[in-house]
Amino acid sequence: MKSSLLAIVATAVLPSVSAHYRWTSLVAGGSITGQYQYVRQNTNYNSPVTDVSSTDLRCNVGGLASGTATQTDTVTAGSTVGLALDQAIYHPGVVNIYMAKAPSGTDISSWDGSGTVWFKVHEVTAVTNGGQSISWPSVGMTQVTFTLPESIPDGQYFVRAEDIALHVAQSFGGAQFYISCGQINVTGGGNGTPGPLVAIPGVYTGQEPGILININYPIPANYTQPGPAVWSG
Ligand SMILES: *[C@@H]1O[C@H](CO)[C@@H](O)[C@H](O)[C@H]1NC(C)=O
Ligand SMILES: *[C@@H]1O[C@H](CO)[C@@H](O)[C@H](O)[C@H]1NC(C)=O
Ligand SMILES: [Cu+2]
Repeated sequence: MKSSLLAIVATAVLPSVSAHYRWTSLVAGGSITGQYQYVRQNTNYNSPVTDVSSTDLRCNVGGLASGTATQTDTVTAGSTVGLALDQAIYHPGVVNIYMAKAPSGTDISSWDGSGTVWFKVHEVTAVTNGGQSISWPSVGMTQVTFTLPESIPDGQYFVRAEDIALHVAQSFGGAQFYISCGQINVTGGGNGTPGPLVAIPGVYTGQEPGILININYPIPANYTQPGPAVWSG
C-alpha cells in the first residue's frame, strides 16, 4: 500500500521526461521575460493539441483559464516581440504567429479570444526544392520574433505562437499543434486595419495541404503554409 501510494505521488509530481517543447516566455524589448509571466500557462504538460475544432486550439489546454494569473506587458508599436520556448523546436514543421485584440473595455487577462478576431503577423514556412528536398527552418529555433507593425491600433492583444509539427501528419488528425498565448498592451500605434480575420478554432479544417501531408514520401515539391496571409501593416 505504502509503496504504491508513493508511486502515485511520484507520478503526479515528476514532469514527464519526454516533455515537449513549450512556448513559455514573451520576448519584448530584446529580452526573454519570465516563464509564464506574460504567457498563459497550460495544464497538459504540452501534449500537443490535435483536434483543430477544439477551443484548446486557441491558447492550449488550460490557456483560457490562466489569464488572470498572467501579467500583460506594455510594448511599443514598431518594436520586436515574439515568444520563446523552453527548449529548441525539434519536430519538422512550421510556425505561425497570430494576434487578436481584446474588445475595448475588456481586459486581455479575462478575455477568451472568441470570434472572428485573429490575424496572422508572422510565419516560418518550409523550404522546398521541386521535390528533391524539403527543409524546416523552424527546427532548432528557441524563439520566434517579428516586428509589430507601426500602424497596429493601441490596445490589449494576444500574441499566439503555433508550431505545427508534421512528422506524423500523413493521416487526418496527425498534425500536432504546440501553442501558447502571450498578453501584450500596445502603445504608440496607429490606425491600421489588421486582417484578414479568422476564428480559432475555425481557421483550419485539418484537410489543408500543409496540415494533412506526408512530408517523407514522395518529398513534397511545394508547401502551402496553413492559415491566412500575413498582415504586415
Ligand atoms: C497600457 O498602456 C497604457 C499607456 O501606457 C496604460 O495607460 C495602461 O494602463 C496599460 N494597460 C495595461 C493593461 O497594461
Ligand atoms: C502544391 O501545389 C499544388 C498545385 O498548386 C497543390 O495542389 C498542392 O496542394 C500543393 N502541395 C502542398 C503540400 O502544399
Ligand atoms: Cu513529439
